[in-house]
Parts: sequence; C-alpha cells; structure tokens
Amino acid sequence: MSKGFFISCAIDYPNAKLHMGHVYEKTVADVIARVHRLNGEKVLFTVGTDEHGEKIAESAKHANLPPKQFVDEMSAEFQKLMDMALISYDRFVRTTDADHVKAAQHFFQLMWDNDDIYPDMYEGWYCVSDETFWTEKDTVEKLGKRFCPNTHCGKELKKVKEESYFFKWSAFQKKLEEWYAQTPGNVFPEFRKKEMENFLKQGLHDVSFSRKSIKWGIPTPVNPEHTMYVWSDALVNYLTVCGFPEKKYTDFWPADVHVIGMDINRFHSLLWPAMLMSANIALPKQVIVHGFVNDENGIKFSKSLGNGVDPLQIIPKYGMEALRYYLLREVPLGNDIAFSEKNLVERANSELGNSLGNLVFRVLSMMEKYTNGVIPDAALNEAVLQQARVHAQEAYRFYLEHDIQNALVQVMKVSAVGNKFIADTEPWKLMKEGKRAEVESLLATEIEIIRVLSILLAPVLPQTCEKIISQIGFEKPSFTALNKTPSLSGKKIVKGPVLFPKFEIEKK
Ligand code: ME8
Repeated sequence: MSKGFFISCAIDYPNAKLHMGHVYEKTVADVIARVHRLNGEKVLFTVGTDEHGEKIAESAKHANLPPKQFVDEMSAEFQKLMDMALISYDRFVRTTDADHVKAAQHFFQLMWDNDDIYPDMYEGWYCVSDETFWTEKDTVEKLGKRFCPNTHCGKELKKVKEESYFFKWSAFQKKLEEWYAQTPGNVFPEFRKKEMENFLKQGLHDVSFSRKSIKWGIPTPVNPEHTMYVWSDALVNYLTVCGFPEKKYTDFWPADVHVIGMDINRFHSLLWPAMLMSANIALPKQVIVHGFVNDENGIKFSKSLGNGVDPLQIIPKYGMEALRYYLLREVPLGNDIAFSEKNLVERANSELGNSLGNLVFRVLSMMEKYTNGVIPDAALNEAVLQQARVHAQEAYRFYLEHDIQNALVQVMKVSAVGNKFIADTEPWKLMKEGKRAEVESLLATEIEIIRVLSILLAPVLPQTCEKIISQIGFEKPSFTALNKTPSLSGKKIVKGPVLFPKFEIEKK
C-alpha cells in the first residue's frame, strides 16, 4: 500500500491571540492538503498547539492561571479560529496530549540509546520569547544588557546556568551537508535553503535539550528531574500525529511537507533532521518556508508586539474566502505580504466579483430567461472549451507544484475565457435574431466552463465550490473529473444570489 500524503503546519504557542500570520500559514497548508485530496490521495493534515516551556509558563503566571488551565483555554480558542478559517485539518495536536507525551519521551530515549544525548553544564543566554539558547558571541549588547539577535524578536535575554542534557548536533554536520547536497528542493524556496547551508558552514554546536529549572514540560525519560527542552518536545508532534511509536506511523511518515515560517527554519531544516538521523527515522521530504505577513509599513505582525491584524475582525467583515483568495493570490509562496485591506477589497471585487461571480450569475440568469432554467441539450463549442482546458491543465499543474498563486492566475484565465465568449457573441442579440441554437450551444459550453472552474476553485474557495455545485448539480469535485465532461442536459439550475457581493473601500 502506498504511503499517504502528510502535510503539517507549525504548532503555535498558545501564549497570546493568533494573528493574520498564523492564519496565512494554515491557509497555505490547507490549500495544499485539499489539492492532494482532490487528486485522490489519502491525506493527513495537522495543526496544533505547542504548550510547554518557559514562555507558556510565564504567560500562564501572568494570567494568574495554572499552566494546564491556561493552555486548555487558549488552545480551545485556537481551534475555534482554525474552524472559522476553513482549515480542513485531520488532527489538532496538543503537546499536552497523552499520545504526544509518550511519543516525545520515546523519541528522547532513542537518541539517548544511540549515544547522542549526554549530561553537561549549560552556561549561556536564553530567549524566552523564541525559546532559543544563544552563545554570548551571537547576542546583541546594548547598555550592558544582552538581546536576542533575531531581527523579528530582539527581546532581552536571560542568563542561564544549569545542568542539562545535550544533543550532539555537531555529530550530524557531515550527514546534514550530504543531505543538503543530494536533495534538491528539501528546503523551499531556494534562498531559504542557501541560508541554512550558510549556517551549516559555520559549524554546528551541541544544543541543550533539557531544562532543570523549568517544571512545565515533559520529564525526560533518562532523568525525571529534567523536563525536555520545548523544541525537542514540540518537533516530535509530527511523528505523534502519524501514530509513532506504533509501526503504523509509516502509513504517513516521512512527511511530504512541513509548512513553517522563516523564523523557525533552522529548527525544522537543520535540528529536526539531525534528531531524526539520530533516531534512525526517515527525513521529511520538504520544508516549505513561507514569508511573513507584515503590516503596510513592513513591520512583522507579532503576538507579543500585538500589532497583528485580528483575523476575528477581518473574517466576519469580508468572509474567509475573500481573505483566503487575497492572501494566496497576492505574492508567490515564500515572499512577505504587506497586509492591506484596500488590496484585499480591490482583488476580491475585481477577480472574484467582476470576473468569476459575474460569469456564473450571467450564465444562470440567461438560462432562466432563455431556457426556463434547464441546461440545454446542445453541441458544445469545442474551440472555446479547448482554450479553457489549456488554462485548466496549467492551473492543475501549478497546484501540484504547490505554486498556488500561479494556479489562481490560470483559474482566472478560465473565467476570462467564459466571459469573453459572452462578450464576443452577445447572446441577447442572437436571441432577438432568432438564433436560439447558437445561444443554447453557448449556454451548454458555459456550464462546462463553470463546472471546470468549480473543481479548480475547490482548494482555495471550498464554500464557493459547494455553492456552484448546488446551483448546477455537479458531482463531488475531483481532479480526475476535470477532463470528463458529463452530460448535464435536462438538469434544472438554481440561480441563487450573486456569489461575491461587492465590498466598499473604507475611507480613512
Ligand atoms: O514558533 N507572518 O510558534 P509561534 C507569517 N511553537 N507567519 C508567522 C508570523 C507572521 N507575521 N508570525 C508567526 C512557534 N508566524 C513554535 C513552532 S513547530 C514544532 C513549533 C508563524 O506561535 C511562525 O513562523 O511563534 C511559525 O511558523 C508559526 O507562525 C507559529 O509561530
């Protein structure tokens, strides 16, 4: 039996409310998951929350709640947002889930058994916000204080001195170099891969993998006085969701895609593969590193800065589908987005409203008027259909390459073929001239174009796809149905309201 397609997102820290950056990441992964389902594959798609460690313990203290109660409440809110954002996850994993605790401890034990974990003393700096250890030479010094060198963070660091169990990251230097050299596309986009290769060139240092002073975490199996370093716990979630350590985990493992943001690339593209090498487990096939959602001035949305646009305000205002379309159509995967409501409105109005929504509305209105709402039994215009099919095939190809932006460009070209056919033939004039057969052929052809569009829209606009299906009565969408024109003649359509009502641009 062939392995299923496994795609994961980063599991979010439930320390503060989610912002648009988190919704963006989950949306990218959701579209890829839906693409592979439409392609007939068995898919596992996971999201979740990363609930242990110092950052969460501090936030819970701040909220005056025991950590477990704090993460229970926050995690429930995150899950609600995922549902609201149409994220079709198969599992919402929490690192406090019993099966995860078991998997994380089992994994730690494997690294220990393979002599890649050893006890020592850690002395250095720690960024609680990024949950990252820093050596003094990497920190930024200002007025005698030490700060996190990550440009998106910059928080003040804590001095840490404690006994710790270390992971022999440095022992995997050579094997990682080989993996990078031999595996094209293991990190996408290429410039993010280059960043990792440059980091690797500087030489890896062993990393502290346990905290004695932090009680909010999973006890290490080798010494229960130590909790696992939050990253050594969190990364294993990708195995937990596959059923690790039970044998069935290979039904989905290795992961096909880990979707993450660039601030945590090093953990996913250098640390996680080394951990897997230590445990003798296959490596993920690809890490997709998406860009950041920034504000219009290019400042990164951040939970801790609190400058992020709140998805809970944007989604009710425009609907999740317009938001999804905007986020995915705006930039190539990997680039940053300067989030702008004005651009969202313009794109939704012109591409969803004027092109797509208008096509469906016009065709169904004409059908009500000219054929009593019944799909006519007429020959299809093969020349026009052929133009639409070329773009449809391109869209399909781009989807499978996970190039969502270009897929959407092609989808809009299919819609443009449908609109142009109406503009060129002017069916209302043909009717007046008594050329009913020509009009019927046009309408039957347009229905086929709309059917193809409904399939192509399904990954990005799943609700619109459903609406179109209920208006016209197609089969469940699948990519194999793209080129199989069914006979729809005689079916009665339900016109329904316009698919995308126009939004007003707010004056500031
Ligand atoms: O890093 N734009 O959690 P997190 C786009 N728990 N993406 C953004 C973003 C922005 N403005 N801000 C954050 C963690 N992200 C760890 C992950 S995985 C085993 C553990 C992305 O809540 C960020 O890049 O800080 C990451 O991929 C995800 O949101 C969760 O970030």
